[in-house]
Amino acid sequence: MTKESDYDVIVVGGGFAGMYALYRLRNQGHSVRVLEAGSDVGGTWFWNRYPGARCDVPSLEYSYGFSKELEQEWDWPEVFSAQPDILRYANHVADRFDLRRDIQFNTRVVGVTYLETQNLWQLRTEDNAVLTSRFCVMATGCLSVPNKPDLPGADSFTGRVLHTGSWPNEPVSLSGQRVGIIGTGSSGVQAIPELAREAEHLTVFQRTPVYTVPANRNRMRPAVQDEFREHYPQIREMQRNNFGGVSGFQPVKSVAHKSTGEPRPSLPKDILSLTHAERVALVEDRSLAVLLAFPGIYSDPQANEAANEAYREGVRRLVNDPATAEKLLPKTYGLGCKRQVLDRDYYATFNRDNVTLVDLMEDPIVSIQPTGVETGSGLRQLDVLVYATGFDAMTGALLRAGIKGRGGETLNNKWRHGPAAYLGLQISGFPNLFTVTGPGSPSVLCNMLVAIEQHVDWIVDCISYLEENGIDSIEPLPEAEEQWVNHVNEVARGTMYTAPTCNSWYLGANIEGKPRIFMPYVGGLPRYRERCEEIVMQGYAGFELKPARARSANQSKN
Ligand code: N01
Repeated sequence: MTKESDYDVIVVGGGFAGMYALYRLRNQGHSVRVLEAGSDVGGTWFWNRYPGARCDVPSLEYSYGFSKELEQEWDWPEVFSAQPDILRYANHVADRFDLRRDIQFNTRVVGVTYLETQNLWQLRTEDNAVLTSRFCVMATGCLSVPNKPDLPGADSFTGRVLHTGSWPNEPVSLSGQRVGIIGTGSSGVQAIPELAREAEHLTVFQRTPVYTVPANRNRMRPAVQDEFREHYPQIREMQRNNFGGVSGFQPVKSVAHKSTGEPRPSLPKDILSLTHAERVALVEDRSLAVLLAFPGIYSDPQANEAANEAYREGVRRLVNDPATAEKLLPKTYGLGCKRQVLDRDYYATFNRDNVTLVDLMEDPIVSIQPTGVETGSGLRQLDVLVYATGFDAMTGALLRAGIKGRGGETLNNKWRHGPAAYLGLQISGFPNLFTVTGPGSPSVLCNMLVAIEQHVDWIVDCISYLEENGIDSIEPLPEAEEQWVNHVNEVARGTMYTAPTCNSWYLGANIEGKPRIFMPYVGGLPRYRERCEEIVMQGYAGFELKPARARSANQSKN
């Protein structure tokens, strides 16, 4: 590459996507700089250190597949790992592949501008440093901009304020404290049992009740891990061919050793073939999670409501106080509309004497006061207020980065009616800028590590192709981008995700004023991956590739 820029490639973000991009780009001989706002690697797992944080994908699957040695040497202590173990893994990867030397930490990017005449990207950091590169890879994560609602008087609170999505690095002691938590999504549901165990009193401010099912709490069995290691090439292939990027690999040898007693009868295929009483009995016998095993509940509204009813009955049986139980029942939307939440002891927590549930639908927040939260029924005195209020998902980090493309058009203007991107990889009007797991890609509907590796591989191979073929720039054709956006909307239509009763961050519905568009690609990873590969085989169909000559000629005309 020419040395007209500081770097060949600048990657924004040092989470799992940025780390892998750095590894691959460096191996291809490119000069790379990663700019990361945090003080270390790990992205999501660096910031979300709240008590109870853990992954909802099994760790043997939620791990990099690019290095056989890494797969063989890393031990996962639990089937679904907790945040500290995943962060430890990220740190191990950074050390093992010597990544930190090319990562600039504590560096927040506030401007990303395309310098048209030079065909370069110029990145400006919060402390006004300026760096240039030929290519820019935005590896900024899908859930990296915490959403903090603008509640009246919020700044007047004199106690400690925390957000689950930017939890402090140092230990937080809540012992003897009166803690309030706003939000009952995945983060809130994971944090609530832990906070209740530590705090003197916990007040949960719930706006929308959640569907949550018990998480797998098993320790990792070494024999299972060994069997995974033995079959990793096959497992990675299975992941790539699985809708959600999870292989579902069933260990054979190690499971055979388990004494299981009588096998359970298998479930009928259709939940509607059971009576309500049978469904409830099933839930009592096997937990709320059994309802997710009926595939029809995600497409047939009647089956969905049957599952929702059984779910509610199951919750009534888990929570001692009937009035509290009633408040905890989701009634305005169905299972499958939002990302499924997994918990450890969520409902049992509401049986504790030191936990109070405030239903904001009947007792809304009036204001935040210096000493607590005032709802319609009065002031709740607090020492600590935790926001578990989610993220400006998928587009938040990109829109915050101050991206300006050709002709000075801002991404914020281009996306004012909602995100439009080709394959979630590139945006028309923004040549040589790539997004990892951007809107319009399977991203958050997929095992993120698998989605990330697929995207990064595509991007790095693309950059190599451009170089080898003397091509200066690549960007999607507007019509290809539009067709892809239409396709993304088309496949989402009619699913539970886009039901009129459904309001989720997938749709941007959690952020006031955000256009309501279903952002991830719901067609599944294999279909998506095949399309990405086909496009490459067709010489990057739908992209405009400009040879170096074309740009020089255009410039001399201008
Ligand atoms: O955020 P959320 P999250 N007043 O948006 C409430 C991933 N994740 O951080 O539903 C009162 O789901 C809001 O109420 P409502 C996972 O993909 C994964 O919990 O808008 N309440 C809701 O209850 C997940 O889906 C893991 O009415 C307000 C909550 O805050 C995603 O991150 C763990 C409010 C926000 O829920 C986001 O989860 C954690 C207001 N003004 C996260 N504003 C695992 O891997 C918002 N709320 C397991």
